[in-house]
Formats: sequence, structure tokens, C-alpha cells
Amino acid sequence: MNQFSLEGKIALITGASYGIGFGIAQAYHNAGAKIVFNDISEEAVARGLENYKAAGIPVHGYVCDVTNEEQVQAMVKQIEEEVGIIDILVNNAGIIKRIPMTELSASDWRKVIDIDLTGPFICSKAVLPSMIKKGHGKIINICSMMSELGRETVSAYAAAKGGLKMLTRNICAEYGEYNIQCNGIGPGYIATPQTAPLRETQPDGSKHPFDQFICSRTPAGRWLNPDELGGPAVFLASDASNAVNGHILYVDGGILAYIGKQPK
Ligand code: NAP
Ligand code: GCO
Repeated sequence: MNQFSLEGKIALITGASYGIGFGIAQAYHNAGAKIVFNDISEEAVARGLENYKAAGIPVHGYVCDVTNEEQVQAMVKQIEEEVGIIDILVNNAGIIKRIPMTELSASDWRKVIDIDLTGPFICSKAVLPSMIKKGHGKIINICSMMSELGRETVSAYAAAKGGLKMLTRNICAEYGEYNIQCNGIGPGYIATPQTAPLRETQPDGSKHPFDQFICSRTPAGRWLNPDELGGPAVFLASDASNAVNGHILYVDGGILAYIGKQPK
């Protein structure tokens, strides 16, 4: 059996109407998995269903806010009835707020923590009982460069993603004995709607300063694409990674290994 195959597996990818979640779903489909996704609104799910249809990927889509435990528990129950037991959970849904900490409201702080950290807790808690019964499971948390590094204006996001790294290790610690592996993916800077504001062309036609900064911090000198996360995500969802647990796999083009382009 090809240890990288996902044939016969059911994968739930949260917040996957587009962006990184969609890229991972495409790779999982190509590896043989049955794809299930949720998004926060009917409109987002409808948009996602259109996107998957256009890509020729059969999917099951559900409206569910990952911060609402009642909704998540009901969604997982519905998926188990309509599709089957979830073998792979990718905690992808997330938001960011780029506001200096001294101007960040407590409610905005809580919203980021709630979606980016409490959401993965709620979703993981919902799928673990059936994974334990089934005798295997894969949980993959989408972490960030900010799981390791601070950056101005993203205090809540960095705190959430740092916490998500430790939640990953704790799920590994608590459920590894049930043949459940929980790992993280730490994407570098990926061209998605979330980072679009950082890549906007300036009024004078020049590149956004942050765009220039990221290209100088990435050895390849470019932003990465969502589909470049697919292979690492397949690895962490497959039998090829059954001995990998509690690990954060940085898919960052080398940012964490690089001091940045030296002045010529
Ligand atoms: P994105 O383009 O903003 O997509 C995020 C998705 O999550 C959207 O579909 C969004 O739905 C959904 N979502 C937000 N809140 C939700 C909730 N409460 N319940 C359910 N779904 C919800 O983001 P992305 O760039 O693809 O990022 C995906 C993940 O990767 C995030 O966790 C992000 O922090 C992480 N990440 C991104 C980068 C990057 O450079 N892009 C790098 C590292 C890590 P709506 O469309 O309805 O808002
Ligand atoms: C930002 C970006 C980053 C990326 C990602 C990097 O404002 O710095 O949005 O946070 O989304 O998390 O790994």
C-alpha cells in the first residue's frame, strides 16, 4: 500500500472555501480522500461548493462556526451520519487582526483567540472520541511563522498561534497512545485573501513595503502558494507520518532559517 495514500479516508478541513484550506483539500482529494469542509456562513459554503465544483472535486460542505461548540458537535455528528467517521481533521479556519496592541480592543483580541485557538480545541475535542474508538486519527493544526516569531501589530494572532503550537503538543501527549497523531503545519507567507492587504500594489505602482520585506526574508525571494502546502499536509495526514507526533512542520521557503537578504 502506498503509505502516502489517503484512499478510504475522510478529511474535515475547517474554513476551506478557499485559501490554504482549499489548497490542502485539493491535495487530499488527489491522494484519494473524501473531502468535507465547513465555513462560517451559507454564502461562504456556497462559494466553496462552487470553487470545488469548478475544480472537479466532490465535497460535502457544512455551515458551522468553529467557535460554537454546539454547532461543531452537531456538525461532526451529522458528518458521521452522512459521510462517515472523520479520519483526518485539519484545523485551518482562522482570522488575523493587524492592530497595534495599545489600540487593540479586548473584544478583538478575544475574537482572534476564539477562532484561531479555541476553535481548534473545540473541533479536536469533537472528533477525538470517534478516532479513539476507530483506533487511529490525524489532527493537523495550521500554525504560523507567528508560532515562533513576533511581529508588530499581530499580538493576538501570535499569542493564538503560539498557543496552537502547544495545543498540538498536548494533543500528541494525551492521545498518542490511541494511535492518534497531532502535528502542525507552519506556513510561511502565502498568497491568499488573508495576506492580500500586504501585497497591494502602491499608488505609485511600486510593491507594498511588506511585500518587499517578505521577499527579502524568503530565500526563494517570493510568496508561497496555497498548493505548496498540499504535499506536506498529505504527508502529515498519511500513514507515512505515523511515527511523527507533536511536530510543527514549517513550510516557509526557509524564512526561519534565514537572517534576510544582505545588502549588496
Ligand atoms: P483566509 O483566506 O482568510 O481564509 C480563512 C477561512 O477561514 C475563510 O474561509 C473564513 O471564512 C474561515 N473562517 C474564519 N472564521 C471562521 C469561523 N469562526 N468558523 C469557520 N470558518 C471560519 O485565510 P488563509 O490565508 O487561507 O489562512 C488559513 C489558515 O492558515 C489560517 O489559520 C491562517 O492563520 C493560517 N496561515 C495563513 C498564512 C498566510 O500567509 N496566508 C500563513 C500562515 C498561517 P470567511 O470567508 O467567511 O471569513
Ligand atoms: C502577517 C501575516 C502572517 C501570515 C502567517 C505567517 O500579517 O504577518 O498575515 O501572519 O498570515 O501567519 O506565517
